[in-house]
Amino acid sequence: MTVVVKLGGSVITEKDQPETVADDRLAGLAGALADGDIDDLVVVHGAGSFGHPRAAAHDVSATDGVQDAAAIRDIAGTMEALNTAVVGALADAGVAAVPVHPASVAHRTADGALEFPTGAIETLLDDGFVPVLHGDIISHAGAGATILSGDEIVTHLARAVDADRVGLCSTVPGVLDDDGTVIPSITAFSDAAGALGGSDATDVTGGMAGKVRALLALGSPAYVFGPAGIEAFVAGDDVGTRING
Ligand code: IP8
Repeated sequence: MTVVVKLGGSVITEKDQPETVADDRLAGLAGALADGDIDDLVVVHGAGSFGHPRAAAHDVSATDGVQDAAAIRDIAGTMEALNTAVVGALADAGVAAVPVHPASVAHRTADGALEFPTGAIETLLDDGFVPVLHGDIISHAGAGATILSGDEIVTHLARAVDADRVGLCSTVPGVLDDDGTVIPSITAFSDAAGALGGSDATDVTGGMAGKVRALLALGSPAYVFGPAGIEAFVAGDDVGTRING
């Protein structure tokens, strides 16, 4: 069983406190991942109160690049610090976690396409390690460097490692309908269009609609769930919202 799971940045950091890890929540998630019986596990984490404020301060996004080396070091440095905390929490829980920094291996071509060789990640998995990646700032031909979100890494890696299951651990317990209740299953965008804004138009905010669309395009089932759902996800149960196109 090969599993790719993303720990949302808002879950593992205190979103209102700059560069503050949510130690207890992170330890709880790390413990659940350690207790799971997953042969091949890849962990990806988001930026939360580490990368996002710095990216905003330097006016850089997934499409708007930055040419200033100091800005790139600033954003990459804060994400390395968060990754060190996540790898440390996983290691403390007994997971064979090792850091993989996307900035060192991935780039975007001039048309924005992601090039992300995954040989190192597949080799780590084959040898029993748990690669831990994160949203990052990566070189972008002609634009300096742009942001690579953890969500984009998840969908890219899920295909590369042929994941059996994908999980997004978010602050919400699933994709919510208009009443705030969790939609248990989404097999087409229309299943959730009302709650996600009603149209299948391109999502520029990177919000839930964009996540759902990207996860529907995967071959493997994906789950969106809150921190309380991690044990069930790791156990292979249906949890939160199941997205399978
Ligand atoms: O939190 C963003 O990753 P995300 C990465 O997964 C940076 O969207 C550096 C802001």
